Amino acid sequence: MQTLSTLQQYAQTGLTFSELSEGYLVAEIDNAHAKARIAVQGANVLDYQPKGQEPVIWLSPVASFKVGKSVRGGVPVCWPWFGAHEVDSSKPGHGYARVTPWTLQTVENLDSGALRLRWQLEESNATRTLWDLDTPVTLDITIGANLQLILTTRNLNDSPVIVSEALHTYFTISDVDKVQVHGLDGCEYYDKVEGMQRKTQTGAVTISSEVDRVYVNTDTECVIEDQGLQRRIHINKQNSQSTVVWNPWVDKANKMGDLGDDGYRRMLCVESGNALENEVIIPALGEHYFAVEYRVAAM
Ligand code: TA6
Repeated sequence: MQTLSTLQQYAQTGLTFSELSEGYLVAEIDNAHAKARIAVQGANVLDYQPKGQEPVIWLSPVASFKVGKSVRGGVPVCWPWFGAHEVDSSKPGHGYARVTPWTLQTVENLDSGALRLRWQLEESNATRTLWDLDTPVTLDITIGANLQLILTTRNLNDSPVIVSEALHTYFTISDVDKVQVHGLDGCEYYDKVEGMQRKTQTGAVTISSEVDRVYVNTDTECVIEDQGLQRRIHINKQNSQSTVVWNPWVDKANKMGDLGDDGYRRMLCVESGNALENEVIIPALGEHYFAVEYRVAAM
């Protein structure tokens, strides 16, 4: 794992490094377009706020930053499986990428004034007990007027590998009563709140109780329309066939205990990836990537 001093080699105007809590290192970006923080653990974009805008990425006001533990908020990387492990429930939910350190490999200043950081997941004996396949994974994060993430998995094995994945993005909203998610009308989904029943979405997604849906076979742009903040968050994706919409609502939020008072009202997860029947088969010596871009526009 890189230390604060080894990370300093990448420091530059608008890019510094600090320790949020014991052993929990973050990169802090402040450029012409936006401010952001990226945790070394999970290469998790904890915050992203374009200049002159409200925060786009939500982080629980009571989030704890502990090595080896997932954090409530940001953009957790669910990899190399989404949700519970198919056969071994003792393995961590949503895979191990989000609770493992990533190595900062490159920092690139783009002509647009944006900053692109490439991270690679660190393999270790601990990760190999969970996943003993040779599948290096990188995450390219571009902090600009928009937020762009590209998750790339290479299969160095001589046989195909199956991966399910998602960027489990927590978005800041004004209030759960004031938002709708457009772009999923007519799409089929598995309703995790109702025993994984397969259903079809009619119209926009609204939230008035716990929502936990995996929409499948959809590559469409989604838009979070927020009447309270008078803004739309455009969620564009490439090579992603699944979109997950999740809000725990009050009872589950209280049980989870790490969203803060009424925190569930201020967050909405719209996650892009490839899950369930959209899991990805990466051929031997092949490569797979999927990308998302988040753009804010006034209403
Ligand atoms: O993506 C939605 C979901 O799978 C929900 O079922 C809920 O478990 C959520 O992820 C959060 O999971 P976590 O392991 O971060 O508490």
